[in-house]
This record gives sequence, structure tokens and C-alpha cells, in this order.
Amino acid sequence: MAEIERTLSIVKPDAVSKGATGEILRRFEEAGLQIVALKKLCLTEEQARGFYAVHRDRPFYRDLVKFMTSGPVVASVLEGAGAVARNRELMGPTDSGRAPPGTIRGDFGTDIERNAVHGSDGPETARVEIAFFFNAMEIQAAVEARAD
Ligand code: 3AN
Repeated sequence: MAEIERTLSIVKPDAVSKGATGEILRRFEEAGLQIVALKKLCLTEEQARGFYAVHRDRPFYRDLVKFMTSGPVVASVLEGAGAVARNRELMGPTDSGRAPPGTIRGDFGTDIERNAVHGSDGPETARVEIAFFFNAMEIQAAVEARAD
């Protein structure tokens, strides 16, 4: 049995604007991933630049930041057995143009930039990315509520 992990998910502006947020969150829950924290927000340019800082020297960086600040996003912390890999399976490959039907990127994305969702690529990245969007109190409150 895989270890219980947490991962960060972002429903990106393309998927939020087409009304796919509910269906995407439903797929997480159906796959056994619990939503332990959730928020809808608009990223500032500075926040988007910071979140994608690892890509700052890539040619697509400017467009990526522009896209990620083009409308609201829905960020969540997902928890479950092998959550990082499970979420990446549900998302499908980065390029929505190549992602198979049945994956989130295949069903709701358009291309490699407008690809509907982000998901952390490993447990350590997940810790950093979760802390970028949520403070400890926001996550703890949800976990305690669930235990009642
Ligand atoms: P993933 O999100 O699947 O881990 P990364 O980390 O390689 O993929 O890329 C981060 C984000 O940068 C992607 N979700 C995508 O939106 C964007 N991106 C990656 N490669 C390209 C590219 N060649 N052109 C445009 N955008 C890209």
C-alpha cells in the first residue's frame, strides 16, 4: 500500500472559465483523494512568477505567467495513498493535445500551455507548493473537521 501523501492541485484559468471545476474535483474524490483544503483566487503576476520560478529561463515563461493570471484558479490540497502519482495519473501528460480521453488534461485542456490543471511532481515539491497557497491553520481546520 502506498504511503499517505499530500499534493497540490491547481485548476487553471482555462478549466475554471469553462465550468469544469466541479467535475475535476469530483474525479479527485472518486479516485480516493480527499480535499483537505480548497480556495479560489486570482494570482497576481508576482505570485505566478514566484510559483513558476523554476521555469523562469524557459521560452514559455512569460506566456505561462500571463495565462495563469488571466482569471481565477482553484487550488486544493489532496490527500491519499500515493497522492502525488495518483493525481498525475488522473491529470494525464502535460500536453493536452496528446493527453488521452478520460484524463483531466485530455478532457478539459487545449494544448501544452492551456492544460487545465497543475499537480505537484513529487512529495518535496508538494510540500513547497502547498505552503505557497495554504497556511498550516487552513489545512489543520479541514483535517480536524473531517475527523469529527
Ligand atoms: P507538469 O505541469 O506536467 O509537471 P512542467 O512542470 O514541465 O509540467 O511544466 C509546468 C507548466 O509549464 C505546464 N503545466 C505547462 O502549462 C507549461 N509548459 C511546460 N512546457 C511548456 C511548453 N513547451 N510550452 C508552453 N508551456 C509549457
